[in-house]
Amino acid sequence: MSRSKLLLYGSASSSAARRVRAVLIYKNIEFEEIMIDIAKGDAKYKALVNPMGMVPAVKFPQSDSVLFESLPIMELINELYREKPILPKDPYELARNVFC
Ligand SMILES: N[C@@H](CCC(=O)N[C@@H](CS)C(=O)NCC(=O)O)C(=O)O
Repeated sequence: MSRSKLLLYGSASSSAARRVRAVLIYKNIEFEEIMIDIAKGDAKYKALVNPMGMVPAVKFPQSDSVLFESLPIMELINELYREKPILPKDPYELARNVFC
């Protein structure tokens, strides 16, 4: 089912979700966030979104598939939404700025 906004599955305590959220806010991308209780575990989230139960996970408006792992999520966001790139073009500056 297609949607108009990017959907972020996050958690208040998740640093990995926080950095995806930060990129979305920096790039002024409209998104909806569903908070997952990772401490308690969320059986519905595990069954329907991420069998590992971890956040972040993202559904993009352009696709029905779900993507896990904050690094590839941020890279794809950067590719799909070209305004305000999060990484420098210069390879030396890029090497100094890559996420880890
Ligand atoms: N390498 C993953 C790490 C994701 C991760 O560790 N998420 C934690 C919160 S920061 C989590 O969901 N923990 C719940 C669990 O392990 O069940 C990423 O960068 O997205």
